[in-house]
Amino acid sequence: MPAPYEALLLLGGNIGNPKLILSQAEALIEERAGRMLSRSRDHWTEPWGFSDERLFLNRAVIIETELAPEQLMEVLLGIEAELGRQRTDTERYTPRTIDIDILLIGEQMIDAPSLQVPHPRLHERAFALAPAADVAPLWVHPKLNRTVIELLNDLRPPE
Ligand code: PH2
Ligand code: MG
Ligand code: MG
Repeated sequence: MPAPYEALLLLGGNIGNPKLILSQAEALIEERAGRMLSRSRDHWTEPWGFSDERLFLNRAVIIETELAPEQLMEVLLGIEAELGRQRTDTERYTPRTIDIDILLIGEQMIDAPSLQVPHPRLHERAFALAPAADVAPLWVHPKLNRTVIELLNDLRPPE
């Protein structure tokens, strides 16, 4: 059996009842991926990269899992689909019921077509770094050699 490892995930959604949907997502993650070790506060954030009147609820969680990273991603995509996530291939960012992203896996770097870790835009996004800093301020981004809290404090204010 592969050794268990910790993964830092970001949950987000801005359609329907985000608190309910994120709690359903967390329950399914525990059932199918692994134990939840910690969970951030709730962060209500402005949509980033597109405009919509509904705020996102973003939350970071740390899980312990034994699934291989690509398998973990598949399980997370399955949970998104089950909770009503609809994907469109026309526009890049759209409102969504639930998005579950892998931000960091230990200090691993993965560059596969189906999965990039660290998440390639983690260091640009307050909506990901602020929840991540609640649960993992000192986790080191292996490509940038900066901790999560340093990356958050490095962000430039929005224009
Ligand atoms: N996710 C995106 C794009 N924009 N904005 C916020 N505030 N929160 C998100 O989770 C989010 C976003 C792409 O996945
Ligand atoms: Mg995302
Ligand atoms: Mg995603």
